[in-house]
Amino acid sequence: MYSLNNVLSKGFELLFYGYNKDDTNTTHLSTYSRTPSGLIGYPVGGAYPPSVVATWTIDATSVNSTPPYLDINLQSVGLETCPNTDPCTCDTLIVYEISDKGLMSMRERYCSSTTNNVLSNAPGRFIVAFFSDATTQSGSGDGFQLQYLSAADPPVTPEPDTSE
Ligand SMILES: [Ca+2]
Repeated sequence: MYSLNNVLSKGFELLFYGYNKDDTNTTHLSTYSRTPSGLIGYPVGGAYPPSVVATWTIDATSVNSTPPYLDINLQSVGLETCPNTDPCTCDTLIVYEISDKGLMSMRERYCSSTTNNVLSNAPGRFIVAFFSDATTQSGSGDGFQLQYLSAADPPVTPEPDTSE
């Protein structure tokens, strides 16, 4: 077991209670990658099924180096047309960023279809989460494809002051 300052790291325990009318039918997918660039897409051809929770966790940082900046290009997002006033109550795709201090925040949320939306200078760690609800609506439910790679125009960080 890992120890830091004589305090054992015991992980965590999370308890939650809720109600889901079809929890036994929900498909869970989870992917983790450390590659510095790549393609993420779902599904592979065709339309996505109902009741899916899928996440992709990317950690393009490496030990003892500052996190790189990435450009995330949402080449296509095809979500079914939600009949509700708030389209985010149906299917959705969310991109979360994770800061170098480990804090997660939502960068962008897609609740309808779009193309070529670039999220510039995202940190080297991010999570893509796709949720489809229990019903199949009309519209182009062909999912999404994104590409991530080193940022084309990363922010400039000042050189450390070495003058004494
Ligand atoms: Ca749906």
